[in-house]
Amino acid sequence: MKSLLSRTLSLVLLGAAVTARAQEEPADASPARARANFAHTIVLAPDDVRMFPEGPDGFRTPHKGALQGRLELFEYDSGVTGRRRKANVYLPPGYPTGRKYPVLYLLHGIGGNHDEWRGYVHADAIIDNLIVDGRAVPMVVVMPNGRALPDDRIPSGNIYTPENSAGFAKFERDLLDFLIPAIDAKYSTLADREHRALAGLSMGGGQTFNFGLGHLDTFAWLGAFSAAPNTKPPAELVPDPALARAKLRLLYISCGNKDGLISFSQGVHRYLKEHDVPHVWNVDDHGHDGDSWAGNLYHFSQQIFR
Ligand code: FER
Repeated sequence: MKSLLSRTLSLVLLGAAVTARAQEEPADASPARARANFAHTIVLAPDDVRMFPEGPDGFRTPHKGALQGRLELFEYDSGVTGRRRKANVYLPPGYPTGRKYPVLYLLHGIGGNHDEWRGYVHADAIIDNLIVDGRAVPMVVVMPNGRALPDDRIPSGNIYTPENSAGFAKFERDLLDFLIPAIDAKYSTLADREHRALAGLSMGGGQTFNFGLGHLDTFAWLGAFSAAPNTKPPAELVPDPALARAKLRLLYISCGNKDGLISFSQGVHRYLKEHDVPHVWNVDDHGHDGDSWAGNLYHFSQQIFR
C-alpha cells in the first residue's frame, strides 16, 4: 500500500511528465516515446517552409493583466460515453450584448484533456489578446475533452494504447451529435458551417483532418497543427477534391521541422497540392511542442470567420 505522500508524489511526477511530454525533443528515448515512434527520420522538401513569423513578444499572456473575456466550465450529456462530459468555454469581451458569435472548437493531444489548450498553450490569452486588439473576429472558443470514453481521464500509465486512441476516434459522434448541439443550445452562437471552425494539436490535429474534412457541411474552417498518426490517408480524407475546393474557407496545416510526426502533415499537404486544393502549409522551426501550437493558433485564429 503506497503512502499518501508517495501517491501524491507520483501524481505530481505524472503531471510533470505529461506536461513535459510535448516539450521533449523527438530523440527522447523514453519507453512511451519509443512505443509512439516519434523518432521518424525527417525529410524536408523545398516547399516545407515557414509562412508566418513567430508570435510577437507576450502574445501568450493577457495584455491587460487579465483576460478581458471570460472562461467557464461547460457540461453536457453524451450519448456516446453515457456520461456527463466537460469542456472549457471562452467567451469574448462583452458577450453576448445581443449578438451571435462564431465558434472555434479546439482539440487537444494524446496526453491532454479539456485543460491542455488553456493550461499548456494559453489559447484563451492568445485569442483574447487578438480580439481586444481587433485582430481576430470575436468568437466563442470551445475546448472539449476529445477522449470519448466513459472514463475520459488522462490514462495514468501508458497513453499510447489502442483504447486511448479509440477514444479519440469515438469523439467524432460525441462532437457532432452531442457537444455542438449542446453548445448551440446554451450559447449565443451562429450555428452554421460558415461560422464554425475546428482545429487541434497532434491527436486533435488528426481529429480535425478526419472529422473536419469528413463533415464539410458542419465546418468551413480547419486548422491541423502537428497532426498525429491518427490522420487518415490523404485520399480517404479528400476523396472529392472539387468538393473540398468548393466548401473549405480555410484549411490551415502546420508542423515543426523538428517534429518526428511531420510526415503525416507532409502527406496531406502533397496530396492537396497535387489535387489543387488551396491550403496554408506552415512549417515552423519547432518540434512537437507548445511553441508551435501557440504560434499557429495565433496565426490561424486571425484568419477565420472573415
Ligand atoms: C503516435 C505518436 C504520437 C500516436 C499518437 C501520437 C496514436 C500523438 C501525440 C500527441 O497527441 O501529442 O504513434 O499514435
